[in-house]
Amino acid sequence: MSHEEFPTENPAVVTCGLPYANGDLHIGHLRTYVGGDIYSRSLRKLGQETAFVSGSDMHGTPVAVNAEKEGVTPEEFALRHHEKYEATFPRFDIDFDNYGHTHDETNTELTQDIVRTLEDEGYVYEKEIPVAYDPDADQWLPDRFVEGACPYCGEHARGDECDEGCGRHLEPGEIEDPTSTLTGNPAEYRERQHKFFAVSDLQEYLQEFIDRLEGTSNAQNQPREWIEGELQDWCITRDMDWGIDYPGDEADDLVLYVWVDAPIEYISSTKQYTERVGADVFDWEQAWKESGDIVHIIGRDIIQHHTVFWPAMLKGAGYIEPRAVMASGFITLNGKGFSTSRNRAVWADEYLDEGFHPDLLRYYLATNGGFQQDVDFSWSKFRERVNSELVGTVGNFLYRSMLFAYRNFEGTPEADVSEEVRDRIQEAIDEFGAAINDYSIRKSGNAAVRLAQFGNEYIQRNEPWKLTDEDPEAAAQVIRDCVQIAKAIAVIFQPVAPAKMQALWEQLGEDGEVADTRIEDALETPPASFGEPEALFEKIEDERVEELNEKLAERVAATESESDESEEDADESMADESDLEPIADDRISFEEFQELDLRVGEVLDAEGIDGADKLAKLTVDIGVEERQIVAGIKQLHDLSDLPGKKVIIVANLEKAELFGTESNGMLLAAGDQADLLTTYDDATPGTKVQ
Ligand code: B3M
Ligand code: ZN
Repeated sequence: MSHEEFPTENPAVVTCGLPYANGDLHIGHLRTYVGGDIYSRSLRKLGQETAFVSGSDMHGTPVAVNAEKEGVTPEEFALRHHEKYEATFPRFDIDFDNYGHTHDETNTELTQDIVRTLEDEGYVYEKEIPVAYDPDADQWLPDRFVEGACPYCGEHARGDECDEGCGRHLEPGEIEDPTSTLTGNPAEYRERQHKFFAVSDLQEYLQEFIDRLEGTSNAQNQPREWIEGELQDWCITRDMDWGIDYPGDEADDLVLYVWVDAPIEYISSTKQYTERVGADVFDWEQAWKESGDIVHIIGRDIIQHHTVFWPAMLKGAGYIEPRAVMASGFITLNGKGFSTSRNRAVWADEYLDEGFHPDLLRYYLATNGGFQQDVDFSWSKFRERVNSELVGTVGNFLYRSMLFAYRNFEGTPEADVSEEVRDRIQEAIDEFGAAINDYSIRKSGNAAVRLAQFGNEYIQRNEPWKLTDEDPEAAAQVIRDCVQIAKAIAVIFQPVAPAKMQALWEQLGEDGEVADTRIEDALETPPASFGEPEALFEKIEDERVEELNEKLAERVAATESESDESEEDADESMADESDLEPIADDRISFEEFQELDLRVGEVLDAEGIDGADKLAKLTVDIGVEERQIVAGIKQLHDLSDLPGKKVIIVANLEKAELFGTESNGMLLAAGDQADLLTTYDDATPGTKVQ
């Protein structure tokens, strides 16, 4: 695409979708915020000038409806939640440069100013439209105050969005068979003057814009249908008290629709940042009006707002367009939707209060699937990934190599880094840069984990413990290389695990903050001496998982018995009634599938790996050769039954080392019980699976 690679000379702004200030944060909410935090830290690591901003979304009917239920003013209600969010994000090291809210003065002024500009530029007109009205309550029914059927797909829809069906934004007057959520009575449509933004005037512009837009592919593909079809103008006013007043006195009983002032907070929040640090540090006007690289990180349910309405508003008001939109998939909990009303959630504070380190969750959320894929959280999957990847791969490498260095050399041995290791670290640096330019947080995190994997393999292959007596110089070389790898991991993994990598940085005897390093520093020489290292990551025990699952189940049961079950909340619209994980959103091409070399194999031998609870070592005949494969099936199968069985393996997977044993390929198996895939008939070993 037409954009220059990161790092560019421009100021970048990374934004996260604004949370509605109307409930508690659960770990599913954190996905986009963790994503945004990692992405902005990573841009800085590449040397990009970056501001990371967001704020609370104070207006709109979701807030008004809940405030009314509680019997407090929307302002009081929203501010309370805003303060809560503001305190929660830093606990996960989600470090916004500015976290504002949409009801403050900066945003009120800027919003009114932008609307006035749109009016001056001829993009705003007035039109009489049908608006839902509750005659019993004697009240207009904007957005969530009305429910009915979606005119596009017929599904049950709420106010301004068809959140259970086609996902469209709905304009006032569009909902069919409207019912008032205030009284439950049928609502009637009454004619009323409202203000419209002529999005359709910008259709041609939007069609070009979408071709330039970077980010995740869903953000580019999903809006095409709208942008290429008949583009509807957008009603930008509502009959409500709570919100930002329409500027001027002409429409003084109307407030602006929440989706007008909410994205403007991205600009207001950047402006507040500039006001705090000075334009010489970060210039919001340059970023938003001249040459910024704007990256929006959002949930995939609000793609339309960010790729149609918002760029149209920016264009109409003379601001620059977003460079990229990264739209994440949803998070499920044990395969089902999070549900605030049923207490079926792992709350953000609860996670920390259980004593888990924020970096573990950051890692899980960032690397568990592609950003646009739906991701499932369960305590057992969480434990699995923490234990095998953070403890087994990263932690294990760091601890064993640094302990060896400390005991034998009291720090970093004197030697130059070998060419092999220098090249491998450079590869990780390049992988990291490519991942960020590809908007893949997962790949950026994996660059560090793969480097640790290499480190384990390198230390295993060179066996420095055997060399200390026979060839001390060779031992020093290996350890020198390992300490460099450890330093590189600290630098490359810091955006994902900022606190843990700072601890590693200190263990390495480094001064200052690893957050201030640039990616190239991964190859700088580490300090000559350091103290005894401590293990950075701790295993999560099975019993802990059981205990947490029980707690969750008990809480859900307790809430269900005390509350009205029919009361659902927004989160549940994505609930899947089965226990199955949702199908990945993204399709792959046949060519991509063919990159996998799947083969029929025959198990020749299977034995447990000593000291590893779950791992078994298999010898598998795959026709052309015999392979040693490590699989987590020790407790799930009677290993003595396996010889002679046909299995399917991924033959071209990178080699890995598990528990000091090389695994050269992967066995395919279904589900938690590792039900092994086999052949229906008698395919011979080595036959390709296609
Ligand atoms: N407050 C929350 C949502 O619909 C909404 C986002 C605004 S982003 C400018 O996910
Ligand atoms: Zn619909």
